[in-house]
Amino acid sequence: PHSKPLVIVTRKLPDPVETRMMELFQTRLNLCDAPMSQDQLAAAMREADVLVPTVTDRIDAALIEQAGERLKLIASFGTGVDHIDLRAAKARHITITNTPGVLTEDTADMTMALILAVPRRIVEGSALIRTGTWTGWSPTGMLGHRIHGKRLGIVGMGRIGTAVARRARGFGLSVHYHNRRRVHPELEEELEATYWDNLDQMVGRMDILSINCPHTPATYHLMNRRRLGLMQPHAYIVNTARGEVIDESALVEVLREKRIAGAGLDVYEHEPQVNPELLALDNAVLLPHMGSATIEGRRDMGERVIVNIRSFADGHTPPDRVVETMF
Ligand code: 8YV
Repeated sequence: PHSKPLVIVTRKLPDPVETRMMELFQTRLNLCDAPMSQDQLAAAMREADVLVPTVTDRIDAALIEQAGERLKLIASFGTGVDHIDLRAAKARHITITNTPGVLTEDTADMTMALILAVPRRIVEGSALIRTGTWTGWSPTGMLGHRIHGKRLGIVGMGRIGTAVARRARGFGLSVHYHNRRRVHPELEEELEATYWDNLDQMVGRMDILSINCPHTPATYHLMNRRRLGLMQPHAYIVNTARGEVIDESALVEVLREKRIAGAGLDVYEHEPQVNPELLALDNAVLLPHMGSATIEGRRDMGERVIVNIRSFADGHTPPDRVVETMF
């Protein structure tokens, strides 16, 4: 058997994942749970056969140019690959893999949680109790908006968008979607989903919008100031995808001026920074990028990473290979 590849992992991963990696590969772990600096990343990329980064590592063209001859695979721990310059990697013949599929249900659950939490003011209600300011039930207290019977517009009908749609149906929401292409007619039928070719028109007609597309050059600021302005004043927006898909400062404006009813965000344009103006708004529910944060999900993500590395090391095309043209 050939020698084990040197795998460098950029962040602390769950113990069982690290243990398995140590068994299978010559693995160098990062025991400190903080992102590596660009210099540390560059050093890792000079040495490794395989790099295992996460969403917090910015693998840009400059970094890829400095990669060592040995680096042949970047097996990212996560689904989104917008933190990696795919074109630069391709030019250097570096294969990229991600971990799709295993975080679909968890992310869809978190999306649904926000879809419920924002209109029903769950976080505000909890704060009322915790601050000891609840004076008791009132007929007009803590009124939110009904979920049942409303229109949900899903931007990006991939795995996660579809899983959100399935859940939403159980809550009596009607499903609308915008996607680069129409989904299979059978799926459309199952979800009784309405396809909107024109995003502007969909945005203007929805009660709740859910962002479930990847961040790519084509989706950067897809929800820009003009489009946010098309939303109805009673409408909500939730984002569990990537902060960059929404123009965050424009979002702050429409929320502050009550030109939309509220927002539920799990992701931000400049993580870990959160626009301080968002913190002042009580019509925004703000979560710290935890859509896929389950013990089971992280374990499954680790397994995907391992499957991809093993397959690549055995000379195969890894199952979760990412090609730039996907986007
Ligand atoms: C992960 C995510 O936590 O997979 C993604 O795209 O945004 C998150 O679910 C993160 O990417 C891990 O790298």
